[in-house]
Amino acid sequence: MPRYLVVQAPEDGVRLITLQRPEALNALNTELLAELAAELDSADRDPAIAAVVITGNRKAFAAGADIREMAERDLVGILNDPRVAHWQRIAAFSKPLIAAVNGFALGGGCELVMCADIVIAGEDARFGQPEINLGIIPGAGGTQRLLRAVGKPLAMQMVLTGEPISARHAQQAGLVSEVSQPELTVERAMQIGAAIARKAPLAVRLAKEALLKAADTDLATGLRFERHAFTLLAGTADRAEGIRAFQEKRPAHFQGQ
Ligand code: DAK
Repeated sequence: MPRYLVVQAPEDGVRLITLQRPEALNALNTELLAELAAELDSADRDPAIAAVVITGNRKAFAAGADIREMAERDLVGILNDPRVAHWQRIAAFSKPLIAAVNGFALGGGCELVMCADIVIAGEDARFGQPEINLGIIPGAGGTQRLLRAVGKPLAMQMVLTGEPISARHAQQAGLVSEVSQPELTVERAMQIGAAIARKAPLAVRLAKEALLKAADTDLATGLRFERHAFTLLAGTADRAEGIRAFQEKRPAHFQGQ
């Protein structure tokens, strides 16, 4: 049983993970990250799970790495930091990860948002990389993913000043896909997860992989990957079913084959 997460499966095919460390605004200590990585690994292996929604509470999605824990680490402790492997496992999750964000998403919290594929933010959400105020820089992708998401000027402004941006600003900048009323973020994220769960699983997996390629490769390589992935899907029963269902004017029933 995880100590810092609540894991539920309220919708067919969608697992809901709630960060549960409210006394520290869901600060991401090593144990919480290990639990999250293990939950995502388990969701990845479970064929009944199509997508995962991750959320926090109304005050905080997550206020960053646990600063108390960080204070205890010296240089060697940071060189041997077990969190690096947890972050890699979280970023490697192969199914759609949807973040439902209210309140603070700061530092590692904002970096966790950037590991998600779809981001629904409540109007009151705040996104920021305040590490500069601690005399450090982001350590879980905040310089790399943020620049790719929002472009150089805003990434520089956020990382160099540490000042957070609003949900609306984050949406305009490309960090957030949709803004909703705070009380509806989880519901909306679950709806999106459920919609994805009705699609062909192999197409969903390859679509995510192809889209992520766009962020870390040149156009020619990305287009080649897309072409190969597109071609691979021609061999699936779900493609045949999708096309047949369209022609027969009925909903498709995908089997993941
Ligand atoms: N860590 C630990 N405790 C935290 C925390 C954090 N990040 N954020 C808040 N808390 C705790 C507070 O200490 C307080 O606890 P008590 O004093 O009540 O025991 C409680 O949560 C409530 O917080 P506040 O009283 O401060 O609440 P306010 O509403 O007044 O302020 C705030 C909310 C979010 C503005 C403020 O709490 C704040 O500034 N928090 C720190 C935000 C921050 O600086 N985040 C960045 C942390 S550095 C890496 C991976 C990741 C990272 C680095 C390396 N590797 C894999 C190598 C990431 C680094 C970071 O994220």
